[in-house]
Amino acid sequence: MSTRFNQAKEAYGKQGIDVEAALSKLKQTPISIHCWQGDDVTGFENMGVSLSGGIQATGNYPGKARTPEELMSDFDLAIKLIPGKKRISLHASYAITDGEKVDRDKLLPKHFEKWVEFAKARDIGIDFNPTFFSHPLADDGLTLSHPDDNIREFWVNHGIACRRIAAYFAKELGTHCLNNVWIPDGYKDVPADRLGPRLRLKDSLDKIFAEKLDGVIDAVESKVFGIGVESYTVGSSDFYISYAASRPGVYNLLDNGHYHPTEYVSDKIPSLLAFFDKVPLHVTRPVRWDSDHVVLFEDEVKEIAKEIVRNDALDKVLIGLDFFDASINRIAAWVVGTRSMQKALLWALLMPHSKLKELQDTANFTELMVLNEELKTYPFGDIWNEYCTRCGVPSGEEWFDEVKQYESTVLSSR
Ligand code: RNT
Ligand code: ZN
Repeated sequence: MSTRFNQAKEAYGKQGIDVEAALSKLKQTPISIHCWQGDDVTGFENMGVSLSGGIQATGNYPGKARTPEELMSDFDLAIKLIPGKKRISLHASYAITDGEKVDRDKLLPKHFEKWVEFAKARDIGIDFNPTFFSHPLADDGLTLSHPDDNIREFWVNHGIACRRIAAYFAKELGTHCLNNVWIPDGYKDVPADRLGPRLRLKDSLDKIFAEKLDGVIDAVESKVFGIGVESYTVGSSDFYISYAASRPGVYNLLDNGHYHPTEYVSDKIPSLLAFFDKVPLHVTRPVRWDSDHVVLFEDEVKEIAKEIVRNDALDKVLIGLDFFDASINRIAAWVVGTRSMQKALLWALLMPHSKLKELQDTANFTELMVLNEELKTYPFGDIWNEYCTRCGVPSGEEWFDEVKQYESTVLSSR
């Protein structure tokens, strides 16, 4: 143990903070790392369609993963450099069908066997996402709210197939599987009917969620707009919160890139915690829009972490990541984003929350501000470094040497 760690521990100790307890909580808190940062949301279907649904990965950094083997190998390097407990979040478009063309409505657990092997060998859980975009039947930007019954049925069947795959993951891995539904549906211009598409979506979701499945945690993810879908989004926040509130076992996932810029997910977490026993998250970094930049250790992420920690909700809030930057080394993106989320959690775990709450409740707002500001210059880095060392991962920027090495030996030959 470094002297710096001991001194830091003492400094936090004076605020009544049990640093050892904080470290062990952090170590137990899983972060669900999204597979799609590894290949710019491409997947393995080779359908010749590009990324659709109003989301965009920009940049052309060399070395992107093109096969399951490459993606798994890249992910392996990333998790080697990330401390603590990890999960992987897959999209249906990452099915491994060994050359067989299997359409989305026909996907089966066997198309994810290799992922289960991968997860078992690393002792990590899997979360899942049906893929309602980048497909010929989603070309017009409509899926579960489609006015054409046949197309809508195709997507309902995809949703049903995915929940069964999620149940398979849960059973095989002995941990829950969060199955998150995000659809791109909406209109570029002023719609002539706003209610109709929402009623169709409601009906589609009811069909998808009808089957009772063990181990599956169902979620719906809203959004305010997408590229080419600026005027109207079928799955809005109001719609999904109402949907989840009226459907036991369905939860409202909060993606912090999916709201108006002056709204904060950190403020939404406690609102949902007042009504739901689970709050799934997609943590991302929106820059001027839902740009899905890599998560950094910055104010709103710290604020999100504070809401999780001080409300004793580390097991209620399911933390997942959702960003995809194709302009930088994709493995480094994974590592920076995940470590930043973990730093934010540690930051929150090292705060004297009861004391701060008491200052609020007794209207001591001056002292509250003073203490909050002083805490910002406490020796947080020394605790983080010790945590990384104990977890057997590099503590500082030296982790990037391994990524550079891998880039020159592996990525550069792709
Ligand atoms: C899109 C949503 C959604 C996707 C992933 C790929 O705006 O955030 O979660 O990013 O499913
Ligand atoms: Zn998301």
